Amino acid sequence: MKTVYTCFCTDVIHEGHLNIIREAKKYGKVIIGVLSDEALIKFNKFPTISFNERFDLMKTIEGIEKIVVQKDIFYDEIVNTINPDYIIHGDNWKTGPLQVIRNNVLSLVQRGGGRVKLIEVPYTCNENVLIEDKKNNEKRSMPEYRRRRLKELIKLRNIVKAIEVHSGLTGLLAEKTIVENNGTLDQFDAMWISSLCDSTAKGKPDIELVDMTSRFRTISDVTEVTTKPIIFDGDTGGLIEHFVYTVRTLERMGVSAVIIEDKIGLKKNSLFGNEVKQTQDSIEHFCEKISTAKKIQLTEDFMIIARIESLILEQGMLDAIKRAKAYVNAGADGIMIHSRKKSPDEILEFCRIFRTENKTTPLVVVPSSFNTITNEELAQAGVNIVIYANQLTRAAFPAMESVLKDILKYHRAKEVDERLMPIKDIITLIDEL
Ligand code: SPV
Ligand code: MG
Repeated sequence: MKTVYTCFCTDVIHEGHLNIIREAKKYGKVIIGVLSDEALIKFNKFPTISFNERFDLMKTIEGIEKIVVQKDIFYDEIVNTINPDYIIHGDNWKTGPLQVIRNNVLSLVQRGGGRVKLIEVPYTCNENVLIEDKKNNEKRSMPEYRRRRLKELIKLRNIVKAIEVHSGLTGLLAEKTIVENNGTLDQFDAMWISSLCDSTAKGKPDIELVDMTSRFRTISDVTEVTTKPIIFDGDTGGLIEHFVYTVRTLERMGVSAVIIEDKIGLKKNSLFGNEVKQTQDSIEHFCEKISTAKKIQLTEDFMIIARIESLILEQGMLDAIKRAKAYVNAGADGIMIHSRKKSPDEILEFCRIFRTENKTTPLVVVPSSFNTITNEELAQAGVNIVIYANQLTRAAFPAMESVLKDILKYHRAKEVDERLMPIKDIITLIDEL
């Protein structure tokens, strides 16, 4: 008897899946593949239940020959291992990011010279299935799922990539942008709510002027339309007595981490360095801020990450290392080391020294100035999270400015139209509930 292979990446079984199984049985014995967690998150299908629970879920389907683990979103390894006669899939993978996986299967079919055949069945698009699919996806946006995702990603990923967002629209872009890179799918893992860009979007300077209530409003706009984890730029954290409230609110909102910098008084943006007056906090006071907040934190998953400004304020490497050790001892869940140098050398030196003694505390960097270094090189140096802290804001601003100028120049909008997103695309960009 022939064998038919199908792979599911789902936390629920609905009519659509059962239909595929029904079709599959017509061709032979059915083997179901359950995608591993690592493979699932490659296309942002972060599971809401554990791998074992997903595996057990498949056991509830009747008449299945075997259930296996598929460790990669591409089918090469699994097809080599189980040698099926058929692969069956819903035709929903003909559009969108899943196309890359379909192409992989088509090339396997071609290379196999007819040994393995592909069966595509019309995806069950009835109302129940659509609602179930959407609910399954949107569950990931709930605070209890979203909050814990950053810690899980740090464990699963070589390096976690975060991108700046400052609105619902930029959040949507971060959520939905998936590219194919050398045959694999790639996307940002997390979002950074930058104080610089949140302030800039409101036309305000980055000096802790935009109050926390307004910053929380930005988080809320983003959480409403996304599922990826959020790292919040908490500036200095303010007074210890205030910071504890901020931590509670962030946890409640489903934010995964706050990063606070060791400055005190009127904070200015770090990229100014010593060109403006900025004061670094004492080690003792900043440690007290960290340990007090860690004590009031309610959830296991939330991370308080300490950001060291010693290199920005030219206090030297020894000071940076000394502070890193002290902040970890005070309970910090991670260390962000910042630099405004063009070269990544001082960041790499910090990582090397820090990692000789400390192998586990997550390290975070923001390569805005030292932008020649790649994610892979940073991962190699022991960095766990890379934050692209302001690129969306900086991309949008010149694009908008040039459109403004050209409409004024030509007294009409025709000349700029080619540069604009078609109206049809913009009205279909946002899904309705
Ligand atoms: C931000 O994005 O607001 C940051 C990073 O804090 S930096 O602008 O480099 O200080
Ligand atoms: Mg900031």
